[in-house]
Amino acid sequence: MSYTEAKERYAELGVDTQKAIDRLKKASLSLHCWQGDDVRGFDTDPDKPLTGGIQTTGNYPGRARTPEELMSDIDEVRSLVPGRVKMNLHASYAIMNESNGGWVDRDRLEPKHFAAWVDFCRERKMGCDFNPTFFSHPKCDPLTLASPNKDTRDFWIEHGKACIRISSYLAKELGETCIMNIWTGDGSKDIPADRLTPRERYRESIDAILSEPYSFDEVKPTIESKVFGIGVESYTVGSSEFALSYAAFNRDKCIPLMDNGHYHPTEVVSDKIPALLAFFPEIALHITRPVRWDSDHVVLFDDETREIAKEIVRCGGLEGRVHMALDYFDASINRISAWVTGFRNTEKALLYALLTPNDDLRRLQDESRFTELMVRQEELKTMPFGDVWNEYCSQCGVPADGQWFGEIERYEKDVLSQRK
Ligand code: RNT
Ligand code: ZN
Repeated sequence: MSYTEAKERYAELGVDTQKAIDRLKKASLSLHCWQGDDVRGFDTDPDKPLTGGIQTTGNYPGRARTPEELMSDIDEVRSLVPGRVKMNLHASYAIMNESNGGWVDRDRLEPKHFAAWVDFCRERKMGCDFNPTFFSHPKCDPLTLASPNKDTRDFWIEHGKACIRISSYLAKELGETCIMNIWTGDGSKDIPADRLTPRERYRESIDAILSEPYSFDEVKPTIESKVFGIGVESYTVGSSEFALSYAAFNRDKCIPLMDNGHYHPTEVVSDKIPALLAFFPEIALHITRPVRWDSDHVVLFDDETREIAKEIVRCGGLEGRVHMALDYFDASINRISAWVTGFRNTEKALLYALLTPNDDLRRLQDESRFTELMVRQEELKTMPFGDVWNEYCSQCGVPADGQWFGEIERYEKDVLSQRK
């Protein structure tokens, strides 16, 4: 079927495909730099283990080893994904060299260590989100902000404050709000003897970080919760209740962030989005695919991703209430393809949600016409969605489905396979 016919089919349902496309073109989706190098970063030994309860598996050849390689890979991704890309950096991706004063530890990071990233983003008209890096570092004892040791906490608080200054710099330079996400893997492998005091210390450490001055329009700190991590199975300091309560009690300073890999397997973030939006003006998301646990597989066009997208769209998320970022890392397949597949699938799910006659369906629900609601919802699944998706890609100047994998193979042959 051609786009013209698809457009007519949707029009019969009262859905304007061009309006849907235009709405999606304006929404930004944050691209996580850490898919490109298996979350290694540039500020410490790249062969050190990843800590904090997160893990990458696989050793597919061609990971980016330098800022230049990572930037080149990100450009390759950008050429293959539709929509507005916003960059998402971790503090560990600081660029430190002779010309900007050499190496400093994370508590001493400055905006200048991200000047090259600002140039990169500005040339490409992208905003940038940011993350302090509270893992994979000798100062994890193994805890960070919740550590019983004051020296450790102070080091990481200083890191957090430095990151607020860097986030303000990114927002000012790029003219777009910077979402600054606070996540630590603090917790314990086995049954703890005290679950309260570490949480009180964590709360106080976040208070200390957020005492650094910033404008809430420019920098939006987010608090990400988690259920458990590898090696910290029994207790997570920054649990869901902790993070939500922190954000609720500090509404003028931060917002909650939900990562859909951070809940028990039968819990769904799609349902949590409107629950939080009934109270918080804005929330943030990490979009990932948990396979049985927080495995951070590449995002697919699957049921829960579509359901999350529906809630984002129906709740006004695209118009600023929901800040969307990708968060996964697969080292077992071509990393560029992993990035592109997950980005395209998230955009796809959003477009699919935008092509839903939401007002009509809501009316059926309110009028208790549940038989018809089920039938209408089911029939939407076989609408000619692929034609509208390909039209969206074409209007964004990127390849349609079926047209981009050859370019991945070319880049692998010419660029990635040369990285020995
Ligand atoms: C870990 C969290 C966190 C990280 C990134 C690298 O479980 O999801 O968001 O994945 O900060
Ligand atoms: Zn996350």
